[in-house]
Amino acid sequence: GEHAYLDMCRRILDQGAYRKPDDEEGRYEAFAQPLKFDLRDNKLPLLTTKRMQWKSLAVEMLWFISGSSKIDLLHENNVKIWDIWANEENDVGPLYGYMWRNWWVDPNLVDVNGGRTEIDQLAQVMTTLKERPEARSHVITAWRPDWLKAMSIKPCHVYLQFYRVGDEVSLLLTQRSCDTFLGVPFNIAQYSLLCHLVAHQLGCTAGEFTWMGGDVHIYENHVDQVREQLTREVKQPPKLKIHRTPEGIDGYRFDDFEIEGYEYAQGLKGAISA
Ligand code: THF
Repeated sequence: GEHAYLDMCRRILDQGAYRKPDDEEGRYEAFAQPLKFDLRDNKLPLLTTKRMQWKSLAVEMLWFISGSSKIDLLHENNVKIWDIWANEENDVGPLYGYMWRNWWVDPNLVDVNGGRTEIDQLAQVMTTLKERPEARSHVITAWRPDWLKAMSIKPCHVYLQFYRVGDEVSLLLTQRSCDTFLGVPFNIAQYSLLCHLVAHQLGCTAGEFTWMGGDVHIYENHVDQVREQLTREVKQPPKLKIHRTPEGIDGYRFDDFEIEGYEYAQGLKGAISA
């Protein structure tokens, strides 16, 4: 839970390796850090030691689910967090959600179904979770070595694996590069939301979200904010209510969600590193 997140921050600041590559912000780092969050009883792990921008992170997840490489859905909701990676056409390239929903198989490399085939990984996982819950391959991957050149940034959320026992669905996210102060709190809450949405579609409930961070770093220009956060008291996480059951995983809108009992401390600002 949140305590484990804060402990990880403390470890990175106190024992992490300091690195300052040319033209990049200096940072303190640790490697291969796991965190677990209990999602039972509709818990949603929004950090309570700083005010989280719930709308931004939820809309970002709905954008991933939409499979679009364009950030129009974010703009329609007044969310600006991807602007620095987008081109004039509001396009960030075929990353994240695009790879989940539109994985093109190059017919020159593989001949599946007689040619160029599109794979909707998220739809496939919804099907296997329903029909073969005990399968060990409810996997979505965004890492595509042959396409990295076309992406504005290399995908950070590389590997997703769902797990179902009875009517409980859990999720593991492996993230290769982790901006601990800005991005990670977003990612923890929004992938927990994804787990709730997948469970909701299947008539199940969410069990646990496991976050596995690869290169986990705190940028030097976030250290003061993190030190402040570490002095704050952790509260119980809020609960997620979903007001409507759409036809499919694509059908959710931001106003279908409600957050109950979110007790948050004052917001903490930080600059994003490109
Ligand atoms: N690049 C870097 N350097 N850090 C990241 O966390 C990151 N992401 C996404 C892609 N590249 C990344 C972008 N995610 C904010 C939060 C998440 C982002 C980008 C920016 C941010 O600025 N949050 C502020 C304000 C939020 C708002 O205005 O709505 C905050 O206070 O939380 C990793 O997924």
